[in-house]
Amino acid sequence: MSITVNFPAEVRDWIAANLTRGVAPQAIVNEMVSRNSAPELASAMVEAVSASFLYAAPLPGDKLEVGAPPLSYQPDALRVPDGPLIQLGERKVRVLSRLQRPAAVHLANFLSAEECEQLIALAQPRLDRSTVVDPVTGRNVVAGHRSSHGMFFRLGETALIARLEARIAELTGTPVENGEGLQMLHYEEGAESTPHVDYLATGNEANRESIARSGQRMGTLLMYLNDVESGGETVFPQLGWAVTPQRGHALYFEYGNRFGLCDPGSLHASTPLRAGDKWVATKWIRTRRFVARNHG
Ligand code: PD2
Ligand code: ZN
Repeated sequence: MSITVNFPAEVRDWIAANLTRGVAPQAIVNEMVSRNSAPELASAMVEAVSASFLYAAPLPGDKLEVGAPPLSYQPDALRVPDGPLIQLGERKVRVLSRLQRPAAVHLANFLSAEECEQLIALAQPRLDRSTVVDPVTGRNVVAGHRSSHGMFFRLGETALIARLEARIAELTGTPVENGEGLQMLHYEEGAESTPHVDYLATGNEANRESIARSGQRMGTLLMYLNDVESGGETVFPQLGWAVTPQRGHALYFEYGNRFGLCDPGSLHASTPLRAGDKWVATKWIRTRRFVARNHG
């Protein structure tokens, strides 16, 4: 049985601010209890705000159902066509494996060897230290957790980019405009990307503005552009799954569902590169048309 209680916005925001600063949920509950909150109520309030952070869902409103079942994530089925071979324009792509959660498909022959080489040649002179969206501030920062170099192409920047974006749209059943600009990443020996989720944390203003402009990120396509000698696997620690990069292969995974929740089980990383180098192209897909900051 559940009961509905008032959840004042200032209490909710105080809890959210403490969680964002990294205060442990139990410490917040203890503080509330020391200020005369009932323990069950304090726990329910902290859990509700924690759950909205975990699933990148909107913060709870001014009513809270105490005793309601906790939020959980149910994946939608991928819009990727069924079967072992997928025709995408001129290209026939082979399915290597599919996964239900996170909803994912691993593909061979997504790119030709020439396309991989052309992408690398276009990106090479424009590489810079990779940045990530800081989950606390929402700003683009050079992060220790991703020691690679990278660059972004504009949507449809060249005929090759436009052709690949059309292929990605057909694979994923999403409009080209929902894609962020293609990102190129180059890892050298020792470089890695530590565990993270690709969806935007809702705890800061910059991310909330980005989500208001373009919707949340709901899927990632990783395209592997070279054969990696050793290390550099894309791993999903909660699944114990490791994908070995191979030239022309791609990995598509989704982490946003129709209820507007995101899947914390999509946590992933790139393990340290032990030998050689690694080239990846990443396409992040939004739920709506992507509108970059400071652009109409
Ligand atoms: O390069 C990868 O394998 C990798 C791993 C995790 C790329 C990304 N995340 C990314 O671009 O988001
Ligand atoms: Zn990632």
